[in-house]
Amino acid sequence: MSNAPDDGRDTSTLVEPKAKTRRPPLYKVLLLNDDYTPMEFVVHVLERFFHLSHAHAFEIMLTVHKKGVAVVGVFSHEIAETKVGQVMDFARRHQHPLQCTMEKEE
Ligand code: TYC
Repeated sequence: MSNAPDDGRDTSTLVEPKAKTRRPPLYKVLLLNDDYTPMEFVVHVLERFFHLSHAHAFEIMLTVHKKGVAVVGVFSHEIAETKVGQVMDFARRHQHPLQCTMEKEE
């Protein structure tokens, strides 16, 4: 069987190369160390905004304290931006210099 008309033109379907689907980029949310923010405050922030257990929050806080920085979580751009805003706002309102930033995951 053929789908070519009698005049010889070929009307068969053109198969386009498959377009690759790309996942949206993810963003790491980072917490930075400083000399003034109380350890308990940082643990509270991690429990409150990142829903970490007390033990996990304490562990991440200590990593930041010792190494200077740690990844708190990985999120979509919008969620990461929201988390950073919530942490920065909460720290400012309590007059702590705590810094939280985001970075594109490669
Ligand atoms: N270095 C702070 C202190 O000794 C504690 C601290 C931990 C601050 C983590 C910020 O992201 C931070 N009180």
